[in-house]
Amino acid sequence: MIPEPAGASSHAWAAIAYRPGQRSRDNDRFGYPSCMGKQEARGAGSGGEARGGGGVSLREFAADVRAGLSKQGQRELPSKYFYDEVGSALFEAISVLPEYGLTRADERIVRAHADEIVSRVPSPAIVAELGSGSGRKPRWILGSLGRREPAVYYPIDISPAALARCEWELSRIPSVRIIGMLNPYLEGLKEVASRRKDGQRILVLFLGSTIGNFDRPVGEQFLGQVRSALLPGDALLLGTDLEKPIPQMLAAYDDPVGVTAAFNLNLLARINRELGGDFDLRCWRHAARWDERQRRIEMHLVSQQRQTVRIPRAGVEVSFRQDETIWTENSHKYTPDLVASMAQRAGFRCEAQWSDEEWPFAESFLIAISPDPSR
Ligand code: AVJ
Repeated sequence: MIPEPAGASSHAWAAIAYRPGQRSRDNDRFGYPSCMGKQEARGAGSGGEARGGGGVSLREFAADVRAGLSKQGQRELPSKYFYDEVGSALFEAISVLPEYGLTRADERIVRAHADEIVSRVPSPAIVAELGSGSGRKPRWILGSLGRREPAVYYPIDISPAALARCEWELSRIPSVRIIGMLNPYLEGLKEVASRRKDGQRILVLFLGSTIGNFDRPVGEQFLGQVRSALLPGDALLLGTDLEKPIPQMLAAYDDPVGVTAAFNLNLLARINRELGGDFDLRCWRHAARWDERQRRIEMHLVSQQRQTVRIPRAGVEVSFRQDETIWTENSHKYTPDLVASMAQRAGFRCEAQWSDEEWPFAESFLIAISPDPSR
């Protein structure tokens, strides 16, 4: 692991720019928390609405739980709800498991190629990151950019706690100013773009293979929307987990210590905590599956017996058969060529790709091309 920097003793908190009242359906759909560092956000946010952990409104959580569990056929829950305070801590633990090399590979590649990545973006440049994460990965890029010119870094995240943490982590990089954007990804990116000064290029970071949680067509559509927020010549650094032998992928999502199982089960515990549900976690078990056709890992929660669950604050009562599952996450896996062609259809040209020896993972450096292909 890469050592943490020395703790900052005196630190001025950077301003968090927040634009209330800008949520649209699409943005909600992509108002996706980053893969790390979501922490408690109770009481923060817009309009004084009740919030659960992770900065998402309780009403929205209740509606999504109700919709997902009321589905006929395969029941499901959205993976964005993994990241409350407990879930975020469990994800941090996952990211140091020997079986789960994804996060460390991503960081190694960014670190090894930070200077080259920065040199491919003409001066002056600003950096926007979709998901503020723990702040570990952008550090190397910002360090390199700060040595070249004074720069601004805009982490975009819907969790105030995650933004605060990221700002703390990165506060000591010379010549880099941090402005946290408390927004869904696309809204935040549009806001950053509107602040761009003449001649500035934007480098967008979308790391951690978060794109893999979207269905493939939705992920491609998302890239197209990122492209639409940019100008020709702007850059996107996209991190994607690559296909590897099936046993290795399965172990990454079903580790022997059971951290990933706890991460998955915590979704039910969160429903109990925040929506008054009565899931008995002992009657559920974690399962990870490889879908050969979709080329993705799926995580499910398996009902180990016939049972009925009540969730008063979501207004649902659901019965499960023995072995029936709730589908909680997709993690699509890619090949470098697939990433390049997907990026091309979304209006980018893939100028460089780097991967890791130890854990197949790709960082793709994409340039926005004209004309804007958004339809
Ligand atoms: C950080 C969203 C990419 O899909 O691999 C880790 C989350 N899920 N273990 C992933 C996760 C189960 C992770 N992402």
